[in-house]
Amino acid sequence: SVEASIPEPQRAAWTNYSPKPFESAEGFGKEAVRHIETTLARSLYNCDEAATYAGTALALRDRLVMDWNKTQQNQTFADQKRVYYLSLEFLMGRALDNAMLNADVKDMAREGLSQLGFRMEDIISQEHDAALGNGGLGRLAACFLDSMASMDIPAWGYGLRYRYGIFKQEIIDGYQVEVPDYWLDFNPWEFPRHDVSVDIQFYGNASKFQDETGKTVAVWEGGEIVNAVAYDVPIPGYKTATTNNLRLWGSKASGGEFDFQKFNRGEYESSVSDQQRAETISAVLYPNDNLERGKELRLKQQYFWCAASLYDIVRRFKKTKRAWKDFPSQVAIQLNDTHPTLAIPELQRILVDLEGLEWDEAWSIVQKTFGYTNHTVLPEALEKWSVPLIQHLLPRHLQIIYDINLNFLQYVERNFPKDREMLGRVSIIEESQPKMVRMAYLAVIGSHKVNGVAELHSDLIKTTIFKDFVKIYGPDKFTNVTNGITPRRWLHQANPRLSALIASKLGGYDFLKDLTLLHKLENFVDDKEFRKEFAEIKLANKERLAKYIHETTGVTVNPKALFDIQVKRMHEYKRQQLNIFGVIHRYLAIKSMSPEDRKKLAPRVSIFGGKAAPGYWMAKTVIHLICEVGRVVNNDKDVGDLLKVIFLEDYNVSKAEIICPASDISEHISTAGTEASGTSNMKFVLNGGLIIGTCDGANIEITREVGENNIFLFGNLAEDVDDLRHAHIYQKYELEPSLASVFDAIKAGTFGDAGNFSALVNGIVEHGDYYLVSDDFVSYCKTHELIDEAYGDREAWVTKCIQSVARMGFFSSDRCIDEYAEMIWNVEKLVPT
Ligand code: IMP
Ligand code: B1N
Repeated sequence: SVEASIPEPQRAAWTNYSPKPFESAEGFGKEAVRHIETTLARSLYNCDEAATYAGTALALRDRLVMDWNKTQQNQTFADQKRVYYLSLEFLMGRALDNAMLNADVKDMAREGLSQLGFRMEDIISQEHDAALGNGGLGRLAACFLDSMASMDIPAWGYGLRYRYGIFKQEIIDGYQVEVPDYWLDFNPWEFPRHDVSVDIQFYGNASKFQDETGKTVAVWEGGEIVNAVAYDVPIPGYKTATTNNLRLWGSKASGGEFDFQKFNRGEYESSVSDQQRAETISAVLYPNDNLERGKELRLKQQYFWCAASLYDIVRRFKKTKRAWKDFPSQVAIQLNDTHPTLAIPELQRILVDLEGLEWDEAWSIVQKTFGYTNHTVLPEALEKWSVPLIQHLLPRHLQIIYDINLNFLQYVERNFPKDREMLGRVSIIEESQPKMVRMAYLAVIGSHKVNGVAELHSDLIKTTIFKDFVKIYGPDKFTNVTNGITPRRWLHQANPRLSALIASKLGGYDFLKDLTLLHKLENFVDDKEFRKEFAEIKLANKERLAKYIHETTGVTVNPKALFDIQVKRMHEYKRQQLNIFGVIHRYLAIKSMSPEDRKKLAPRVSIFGGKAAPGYWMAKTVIHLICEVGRVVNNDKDVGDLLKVIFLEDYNVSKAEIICPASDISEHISTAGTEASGTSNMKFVLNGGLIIGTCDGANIEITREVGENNIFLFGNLAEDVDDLRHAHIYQKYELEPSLASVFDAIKAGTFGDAGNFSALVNGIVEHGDYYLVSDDFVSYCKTHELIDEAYGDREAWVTKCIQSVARMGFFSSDRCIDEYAEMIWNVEKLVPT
């Protein structure tokens, strides 16, 4: 070992002086106060909650760093395969609570804080969410980091250090307003590594010439250089010393702050603008979910991050002094959707142009190294970049992409000589005007495995977008890894009382490391005490949400009412419009009822939350309709407690932790075949809520696990969607009377100016109803009636909820990581000693 090379007295001194992790409330208090006084230069008299948060975070951070250093050192010496998870998004949320729970010191810290006069919950809520993502894709990356660390998998995340994460959403007069999210004011969880930096090239010219041996060599010269600096974030595992690393790249001008030569010549402005242009690359997260708009800056972000990450990975590999052919047995790189696909031609470029490998040898290494996860089949989300843009920004990479394509098409031609059409269909280059590079095809061709994120989705990609590639490579290249969630954050942290109840019945918290142990809860379905406590916890979580709703919206809701929640990004395919039309339907029904009939009705609270992409006008219209319906319904004396409609502002990870444990029903109602998986569906059920959903994404597997009696499915099937869409266009279509009366109410101005909503209504009535809202409306409303009925039998309801929780073991992200490790990465655990 390297340690043996250091003289014994030095080693002893180091060990002696090395900080020891605190082991009591007192120990914690000392560390926190030391940081508040010395690191922050604050004292007892000006120590507020923000400073206490900072002191607490720094005390915890010291612990993490010790384990982190050791883990990284172990991984280096163990010299085994590591996983690199490349994602443009990591939606981490808050770190402090998670760090305390994973290190199992939360109770200690709580006691220490209380001695200092602070409440744990107030301190935790001081932290700004790390919101470097849009939605499910970014949160999945965060859950995977938690699982990989908890399972002792040697793994690094690589991403971008955006100065602005996803915007904050304010609702002003019923409209979404976007506010920038500057989150780096105080971030104790990142460590700048100014010594780890790499210059990244853009633009310039690529040319080929023959060297003295007659070999063709490529050079890429000129252009512009931007510097990438590493910022490292420790990722602690649950009840293990393994602490992995998330490395985020920040951009800055190469050669320091600004160009001093220019500065000295008096060209201050252009020198500063160069600097600003460089910093722009990592300035802001693109706020689109399931949409790619082909902007040059986005492509720059992608290359900047891929090139820096690969440089780092290759540098680390070279330290091992192994032969290049060993690269795939030391390195597994997983591509989180096509956003990092440029890593494929970049690795090929490094191997061929910089390291001098033969093309075929390099390409075989590349293919063995990469795995690609597809997260969507929506055409507007499939990345395509124009050939002229890539030519301009990355001239050498375009050549490499063309060469990859040529080899691939020759292979296809040899193997499918009779199918001439196939060449055009599978070419990486789309012969459009301008020509486009199809990134998903490049990702498939450059990877050894391709996976979808739920069974239906993985089947769909094999029969639609990648159908020809299944013929070419055979079915084994394509596989499924159904998504999951980390039970640490989404059960233990978000719902500590339920977690404690489960632990009391199962004899400890082992289920947080093996979620399938939850099945033992079925033994307690009939246990009176357990059922009572389970129901009380749900009510308490609803009361917590009701309090939050009151504080943030001023609306009082009855915690005993049925809480019906849909929180996720606003998108037409997710169909919040179907939900709000259903709410209007319910409102109209209440209005037309006699007071006696109203008394028989079960009270409801319909809760919505989610951001719309700033340029997504239709999604913003739906937000506005929800707010307007809320304004009318919540102030209607005829309605009272029977119906409340809430739009929660600025849905994010920390709010999800309050919302997910508080549902009776949550809505996952995408048009069949559009939602690749969904992961909030899993969070709600794991926390003892039931689902209304379509046969889409992971809903189908949730049904298989919890049983058909414990989920409310409705609507058309994916296999019928094409025909239904066709019928809307080519056949005369009669609107269902119930939906027609909803539209009549909107058009009559019941919810404010009808003109605000005409495009929304017309999209369904006149323009083909692409998302099939009218086709599913009746069965949707019927199913909500079944829900009312089922909720009326509270004992049967509680049984359904408990059974569901007991059967959710499959949806742990630990299971996902096991599957990736086994099927795709071929990586072993490294258990700390
Ligand atoms: P890298 O592989 O050089 O990027 O190193 C990653 C991290 O592993 C470093 O920041 C160190 O914490 C740790 N590390 C790498 N090499 C050594 C070593 O030789 N001794 C101790 N720690 C190391
Ligand atoms: O990825 C999640 C899935 O659970 C969701 O069903 C899926 O919609 C989501 C381009 C995306 N797919 N594609 C994106 C995000 C940002 C962007 O710029 C596409 N997000 C998903 C996890 O598998």
